[in-house]
Amino acid sequence: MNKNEKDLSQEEDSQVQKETTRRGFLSTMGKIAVAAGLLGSGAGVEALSGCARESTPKSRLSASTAKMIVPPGKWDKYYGLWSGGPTGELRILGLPSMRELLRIPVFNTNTGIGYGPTGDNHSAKMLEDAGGYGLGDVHHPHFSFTKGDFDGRYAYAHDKANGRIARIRLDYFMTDAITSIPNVPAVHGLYPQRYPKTGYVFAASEFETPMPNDGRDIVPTGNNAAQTKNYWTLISAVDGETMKVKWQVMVDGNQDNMDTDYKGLYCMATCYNSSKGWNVPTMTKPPVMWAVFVNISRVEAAVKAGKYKTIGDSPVPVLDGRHGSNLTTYIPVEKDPHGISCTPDGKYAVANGKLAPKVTVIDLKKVGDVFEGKIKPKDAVAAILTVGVGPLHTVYDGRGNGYTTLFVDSQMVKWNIEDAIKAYNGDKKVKPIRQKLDVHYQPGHAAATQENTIHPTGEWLISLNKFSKDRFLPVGPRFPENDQLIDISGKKMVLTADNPVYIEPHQADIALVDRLKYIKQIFNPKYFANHVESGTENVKRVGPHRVIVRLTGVAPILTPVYFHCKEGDLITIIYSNNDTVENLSHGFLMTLHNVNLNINPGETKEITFLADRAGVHWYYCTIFCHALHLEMRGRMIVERVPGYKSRPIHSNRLKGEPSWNGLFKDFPGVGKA
Ligand code: RUQ
Ligand code: CUA
Repeated sequence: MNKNEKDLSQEEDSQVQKETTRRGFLSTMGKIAVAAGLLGSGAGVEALSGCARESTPKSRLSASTAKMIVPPGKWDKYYGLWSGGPTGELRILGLPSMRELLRIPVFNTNTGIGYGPTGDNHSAKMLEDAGGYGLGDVHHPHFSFTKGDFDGRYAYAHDKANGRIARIRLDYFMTDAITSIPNVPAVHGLYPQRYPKTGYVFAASEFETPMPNDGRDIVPTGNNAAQTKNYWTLISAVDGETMKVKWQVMVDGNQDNMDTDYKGLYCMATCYNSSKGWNVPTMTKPPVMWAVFVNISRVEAAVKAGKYKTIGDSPVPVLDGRHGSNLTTYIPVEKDPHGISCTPDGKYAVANGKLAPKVTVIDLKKVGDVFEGKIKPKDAVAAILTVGVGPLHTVYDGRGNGYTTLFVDSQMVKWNIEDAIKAYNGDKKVKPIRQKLDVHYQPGHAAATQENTIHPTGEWLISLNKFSKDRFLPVGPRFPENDQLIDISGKKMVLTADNPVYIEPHQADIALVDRLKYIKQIFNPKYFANHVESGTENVKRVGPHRVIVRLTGVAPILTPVYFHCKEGDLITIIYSNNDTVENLSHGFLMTLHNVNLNINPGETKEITFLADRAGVHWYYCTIFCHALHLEMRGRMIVERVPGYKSRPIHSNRLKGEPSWNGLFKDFPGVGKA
């Protein structure tokens, strides 16, 4: 044993000791849930006491740790697509190193990439057209598919906050479309069609409302079921190419997570509030809820046959898929199912019980029989397996095993799918649970390498933990989350690394690097209709208060280095980066005007702002592009206009807002230390 190994093992021993107390909190949480009757049967209690600790063999730990290290200058084997939760962005990571490579602004403003109102007109307009919201809440980003594998064309992400879906093109890694989903306030589950390709992007709305939600159907009386009687949710299908909403299916209950099969027959969603409750007791009351399957070809036929209505002023066909419809089927699942995911062999969908310590394995072939009317919905259930407390999401290794996150138990449980089916059918000899691994802490989603494709690689698993507690240096009240890397290539899962991550990655897709095959690092200048050719830069007054400035940057020369205008002029900057060398981006920041462009090689960007203050204002490049980068700057010279009320320097742009110091005046430390 060398020194490092020894250190590691000592650390590990002391860690095991400490964890006994740390974990106290978790079992307390679980027991409270049991006491409240939320966990259903006694199986919850059994699972609570039955989680044996398992320490990682030292030799294995070092081997896995060595495997995750990507030496300086070397590349990762996988791209990770991470969601950014309420930051409204997506993130690109390299795996297994877990190094963050890029943040892609989607529903947010980003002043580094230059996206949104301070960044460029194009994205600002896109956000404006999509409702003008200043935020988004991204949970489920996914790569597009062709024939069941990632095809590298697009990524899609939803905004739970404002019911929108965005597309990110994966040649330039930029958001190129945002679609508002009509008739619903919030979409949560999102999944692209896997076969034959994407195709549709499906989105399930979570918050049930009256339809249309325009003030009618509001029951004025208190807390009773009459209130929500006329509330509904919809599963929407968006065309991933045109980004148009094609149809919506009205379903019972409120939907949570989504998935699609590997044959292009169905999309499916879990429902955690089948009785349309409005508070915790009423939402969690029914012992059995469901996974709803939507029969895609039947819906398409019904749309063609005109068997739909529309809601409010939306022209999108809405079909009735509530109980009794032949467009959907409702497969019973215990208890408040959360995640649902199809096995990479295409045979099963696994729904995770959340408030039941169980996963339900649904046979997709039998779902077909249910649609044919040959069997009852409950007969499509191939297995129910007790896995532990708080199962949320299951992913796969392609070797027949599922890995389920246990939120309350703070564990990852590995179990065998075929063995679970055998056990369910009465075979007492098989033990489907292969291993339980402690994770730190409270995992939500899991992600595994290529697991949601026909080519899972079964190498790495990420436990996306919602709490990190004591795992990292304290940084005030907002903790990072902890995405733990787990080696699943061997028989046993091996916890390999802790990775602090910024708020709040819900879910991730992990693709082999060759799947993202269209990546470009230099723009073709011809792509931009407003491209400014070097030598043609100019300043033009096009109206009484309207000036257009066409600029170019070729490191370290910015042209022009000054322009004149007048107070009250609306200025449009059109800036072409005419460097054609990869990795040579320029910035354009106009001091004191809330404007910063980021212009990549070959790219042209445009931004419009008001020159509302006489004086000399320097603009400068914000990206260290050259030894003479600091010299890459120029002046906007704004002439005084008699009678124009100039904005005073350093005035608060958000007039009437209390200042930060004003808000915190009762806390003497703030603003003084
Ligand atoms: S849901 S923690 Cu928003 Cu993805 Cu399961
Ligand atoms: Cu261009 Cu710095």
